[in-house]
Amino acid sequence: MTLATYLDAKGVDVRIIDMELDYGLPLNENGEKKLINHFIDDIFFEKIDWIGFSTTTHDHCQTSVNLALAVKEINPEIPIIFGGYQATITTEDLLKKYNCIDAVVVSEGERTSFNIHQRIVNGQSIFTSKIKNLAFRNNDSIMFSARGSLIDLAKIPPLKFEFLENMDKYPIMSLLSSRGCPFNCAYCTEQIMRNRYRVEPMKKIARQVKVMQELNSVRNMGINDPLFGINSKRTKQICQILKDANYSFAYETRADVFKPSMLPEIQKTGGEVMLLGLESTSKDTLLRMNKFVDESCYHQYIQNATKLIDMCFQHDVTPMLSLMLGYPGDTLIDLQSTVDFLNKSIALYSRYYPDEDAGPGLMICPHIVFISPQSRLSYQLNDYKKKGLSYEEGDLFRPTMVKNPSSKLKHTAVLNYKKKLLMLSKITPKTMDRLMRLVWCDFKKLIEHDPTLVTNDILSTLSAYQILVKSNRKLH
Ligand code: B12
Ligand code: SF4
Repeated sequence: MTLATYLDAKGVDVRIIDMELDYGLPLNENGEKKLINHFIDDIFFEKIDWIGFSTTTHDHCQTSVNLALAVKEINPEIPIIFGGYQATITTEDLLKKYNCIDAVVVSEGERTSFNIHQRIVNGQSIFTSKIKNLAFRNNDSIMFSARGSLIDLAKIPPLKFEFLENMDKYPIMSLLSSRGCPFNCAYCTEQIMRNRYRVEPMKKIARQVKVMQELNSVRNMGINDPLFGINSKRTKQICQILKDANYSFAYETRADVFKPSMLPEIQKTGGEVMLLGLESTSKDTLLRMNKFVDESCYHQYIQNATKLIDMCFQHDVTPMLSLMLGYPGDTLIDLQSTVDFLNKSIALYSRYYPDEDAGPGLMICPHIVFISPQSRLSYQLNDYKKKGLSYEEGDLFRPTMVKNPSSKLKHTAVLNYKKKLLMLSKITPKTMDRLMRLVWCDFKKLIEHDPTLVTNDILSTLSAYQILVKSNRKLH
């Protein structure tokens, strides 16, 4: 939407299609085919200069390739441009494998999109290093133009929500008050996308919230900054903006940068879920992750995380703890360190809320480790392999997944820990209620919109899920 807003401000005629929300959820094989046909019918008579596909994750990339193939079948002349995180970290492979993609925009795309557009409407070739942040085929090789500087966020107007064709279908709104992250965790791709942390002007955020309030009656929000709360002064200003807007929101942050003293104020303005990228509590693992470079920071990391979780319990905020289980190089001692930490948090929860259905709950979200292309971790694999690392190689649409993290830790043990940790979550009716507010689409509405896109199996799982949610029963 930021691209459309930017292009629109420059006088370009743009249309956004949000596949899942506009057409429905393709939850069976025919579903996807049907949606592709729907897309083609929809754009068939439009005068199109070029089509851009946004690929935030591997799943999006797969659907986008299928759509691109279908477009090229009806009109091979329409330039197809891919952009987003996934296309940025897999550029070369994408362009080598799929001729249906003419070029990939790496990193941020506002100015590059405009340059592409100008050249296309002026009849000039887009396969030129004159356009920054671009990759394209050149005979048998892939050419990358130079990276441009990152755009000043004040130069992008507040998002124009009018581009969303079905505003009433969005059960949650998204707010971004900053882009990028000053850290450089080994497994993360944020530094590849944008290597500088930048903030949105406060006036723009205020305007954004006002427009969202006017256009959509839902009051659920996800604050999508990679690191919300890193700057206390700004966080207070954002709280001021959100104070009377009446949103319930979730935000994501890191264990050592978020000041626990800010939590009560954020809670009062609607911050009810804190996604904490804890990942591990083992010093060795955190150092391997490059969470911090200096061992002395470890203490601060653990102390702050402990305090934050305590404050969440005291102030009725649901902490969602993201954990990476079986990071390359891990041993059982590393995993056990995290389990011990969590057991302490759970004991604390039970002291605050002896009644097990009471309170905000505690969500423990253990993940098996993905190795993202171009992350620092992806370049360290040979060293880890010497110490027993094994992994399942992914492809463009499926991430590479760690199996045995080291010769001292097997995949089966990691899976057992994952199961164990999942069972430790404290899920109360309030937790369920809050989780439901975070779901990005209203399954019921989408299924009603076109039930033929869904298999009976999935339909019954989803309706069981809805019933579960309605009756606020526990997940386990
Ligand atoms: C919202 C979000 C989601 C949503 C996606 C919603 C959607 N429809 O896009 C949901 C919740 C589904 C999601 C899921 C996951 N996500 Co996510 N998600 C995000 C998040 C928080 C915000 C993305 C965003 O809107 N950014 C803001 C915009 C302005 O930036 P942008 O997307 O980069 O867009 C710019 C450029 O990329 C470019 N661009 C983008 N599209 C296009 C298109 C064209 C044509 C052009 C020219 C340019 C261009 O220009 C834009 C403006 O400059 C990011 C973190 C972050 N803060 O960015 C993580 C992030 C993208 N997710 C991530 C991950 C790992 C996941 C999961 C794998 C997590 C998990 N373990 O399950 C899953 C994958 C699910 C799946 N099955 O595919 C990672 C990395 C992904 C990657 N491919 O490298 C990120 C970076 C978080 C992180 N730091 O780890 N996610
Ligand atoms: S994992 Fe989080 S803290 Fe680490 S670099 Fe990525 S966005 Fe920043």
